[in-house]
Amino acid sequence: MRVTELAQPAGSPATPTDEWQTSTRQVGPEFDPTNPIALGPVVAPAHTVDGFVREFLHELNTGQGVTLADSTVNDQYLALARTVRHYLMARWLESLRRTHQGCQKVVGYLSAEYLLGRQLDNNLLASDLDEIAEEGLASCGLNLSTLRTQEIEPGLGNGGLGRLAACFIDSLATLRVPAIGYGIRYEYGIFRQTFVDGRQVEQPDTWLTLGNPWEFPHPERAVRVDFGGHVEHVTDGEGNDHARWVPGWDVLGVPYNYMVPGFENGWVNTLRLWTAKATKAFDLALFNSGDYVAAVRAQTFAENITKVLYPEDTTPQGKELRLQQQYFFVACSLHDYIESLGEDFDLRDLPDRVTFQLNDTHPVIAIPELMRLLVDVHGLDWDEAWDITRRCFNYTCHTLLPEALETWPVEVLGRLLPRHLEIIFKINDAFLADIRAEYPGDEMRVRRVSIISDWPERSVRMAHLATIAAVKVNGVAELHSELLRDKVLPDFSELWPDKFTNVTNGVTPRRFIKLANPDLAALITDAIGPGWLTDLERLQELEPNAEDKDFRKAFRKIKAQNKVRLVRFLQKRDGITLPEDTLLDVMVKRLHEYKRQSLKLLHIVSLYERITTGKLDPASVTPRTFIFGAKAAPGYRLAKETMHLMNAVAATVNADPRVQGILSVAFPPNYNVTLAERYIPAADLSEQISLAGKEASGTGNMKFALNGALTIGTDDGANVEIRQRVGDANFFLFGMTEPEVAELGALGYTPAVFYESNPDLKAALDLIASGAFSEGNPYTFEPIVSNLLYHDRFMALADFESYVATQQEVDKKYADQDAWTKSAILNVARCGYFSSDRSIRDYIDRIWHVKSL
Ligand code: 26V
Repeated sequence: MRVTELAQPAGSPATPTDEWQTSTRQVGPEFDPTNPIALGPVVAPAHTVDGFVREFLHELNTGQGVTLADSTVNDQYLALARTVRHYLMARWLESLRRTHQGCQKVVGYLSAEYLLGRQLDNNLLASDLDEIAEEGLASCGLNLSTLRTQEIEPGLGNGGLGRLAACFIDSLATLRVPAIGYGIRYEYGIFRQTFVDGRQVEQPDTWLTLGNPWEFPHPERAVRVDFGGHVEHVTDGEGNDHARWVPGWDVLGVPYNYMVPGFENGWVNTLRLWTAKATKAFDLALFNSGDYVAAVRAQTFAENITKVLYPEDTTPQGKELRLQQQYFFVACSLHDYIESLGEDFDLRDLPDRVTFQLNDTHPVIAIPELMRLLVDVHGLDWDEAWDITRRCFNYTCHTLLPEALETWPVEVLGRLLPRHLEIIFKINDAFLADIRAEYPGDEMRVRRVSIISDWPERSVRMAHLATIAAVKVNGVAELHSELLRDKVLPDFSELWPDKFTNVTNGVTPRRFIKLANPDLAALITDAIGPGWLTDLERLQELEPNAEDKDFRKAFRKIKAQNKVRLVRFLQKRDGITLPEDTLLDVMVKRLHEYKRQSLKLLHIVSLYERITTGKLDPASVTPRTFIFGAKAAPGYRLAKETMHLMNAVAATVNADPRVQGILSVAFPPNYNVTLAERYIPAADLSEQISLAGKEASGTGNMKFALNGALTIGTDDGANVEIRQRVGDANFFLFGMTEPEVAELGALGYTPAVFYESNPDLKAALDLIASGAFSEGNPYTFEPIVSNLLYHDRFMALADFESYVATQQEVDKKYADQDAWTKSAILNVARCGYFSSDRSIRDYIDRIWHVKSL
């Protein structure tokens, strides 16, 4: 049968006999039904357009129960996704079999967040099906790009930390490292952001309502997780103490498996996300007595645990439900991994079979949980259990802000996890005894390093617990790792200098170059040949092309096309009208004071003020379009006020004919991974303007540079390493260095000094304060103005002058398109280091010591 016979344009009746074709399924050569871990009779459909179409139609018919003619876009999307799944299935099973069979040491990545982005495109790319799918669907009268947009991205993370986890599991699979990502399947991910009168209004993220074709639920493998209650102690005949936890309540954790395919390498790892279910559907006695509401209350309570992602990304609220989430997923995951080793496994060998990476402090409760399993459940003695535990964990710190280092009140932790609190105390007692032995009489030191802090309330410092138990502790960029060692955890680094290391973050070039910017990817392949997507340092070979006029022209053309595409997309999506060919200046990241969106705003307001008052000749200004993207934690007042001001400035500037064609500002709502994939390839200028010492790494900075945007940035996080690589001539550095920040902080930062001494700054702030962006109301943005003038911990005004001066350098350079393009190409050529493949190799060499298969 020819493919064309199958093709039925949507809307016209399909011939049922044509559609009821089954895919080719044969018994694989390795199939041995008596071998329990043999690869089953699963063979991928033929890797041809014909094979693809058969499978797709089969899925429409048997999976969705519709004919092509009757199918909705959602039916088509689901069938397409399942088709792609089939292609990956044999490889997935084979990868699992090989991991299991070889008794390999596995990486268990423990993360409460995975900000995955859309799955369809990535999985099509990984399985080398993109062209086949496009052609196959076209032969059915369907358009791949339409089906693509049907997918709601799984927003199971807040920002950088969650997106990094997603890049890392992509690289682990691409490097064929046996790994499992463990996390939480939130029913509602990061909220959908809307603006009402310029203010953020949060809507629930209902990502699961139309069905999720990428997940494989396994309710039969549910794990029971206990909470609350009390602990009993008995002493045996030999005088040994035995603890028995008598829990107060429990829930079930149901695993949902996701495929994590490597890039065109036949390897597929697993991401296992847990959902909470009530252990009993309802209380039958209550139900029978007629109180239906009370009968299901327990169920609602249990299932709340994985209901929603906490949208705070820097300031932990210390909410009990959050601790429930953390313990829930960690307990499920440890149980799951240990069970997979089989009943006969000797747990003393555990460190040879797994290394758990703690992605920040969120999963640190795994440490006392493993101790509990080893001692209370498996009967090992304490010292042996501690020795094992200390060899199973590593800890990555993702922040330097002291308020983001998680602590739990002893009272809360003890109520929810009484046995774990006992274990933590015991770990702490032994540790402090060692400290006292090492530093006799130094009680100040003992207090500083203790896991338990006494002020402002008695609480457990999760970062200390992690540092004590971990083999390695790492920061996420060189500067950050240095500050972590010397300023955040100095006593620990003095104690264990070798424990501390750095692994600079990276990003996956599959999603952030190949998928996001296919034209640039094609140009690169033309220039240096294939293979660079998995060997990103090869981008160096592009360097000579910076001097090639034709290459520059092609490069510029791609950037211009990406801009046009973005502008049209935003017009259609949000009704925003933007010029197509100005310098595109993009600042996208979570909204936080330390990231200093307000500094960016001051720059825009200052340009606007100077042009409209005649201080600045509009002809001397490079026309620019400013794009913002940001979500703020719903309870973060000042961040929300800042977004309000961003929208207000956008409205005023865009409506003012005096700056028309010179300044445009847009703040499209609901910034997410999908939007990032549109902005990054189009940007000319990447804004990375945090106060030095505050942004641990940043990863957006890497994505922009790899797509040929130049960075304007402070000497912070991974900016430092980007600048080292691309060179000063290809990077716009401004602002104080971290030591300068520390010095100014020690002297006492007085914002008024900067306000009074810089007339442009004064005029910009005064303009905001005058009500120019709030219909004359001077009170609307007063909290922002007074924060910047009196309280700002992040010293925005101190860096204003240097920022504005450096922005003038940007204008100058952009006027020379040849020079700009050369620098842009050099940014691409010199940033291969920032592939997450390199980060994972560094983790393997410095921390995990696992083998790639
Ligand atoms: C801590 C906590 C504590 C519990 C409550 C919720 C919460 C949320 C976030 C944090 C710490 C901040 C984590 C984070 O997103 N850090 C970012 O990690 C990126 C990947 O390493 C890095 O590029 C960013 O610079 C860093 O801000």
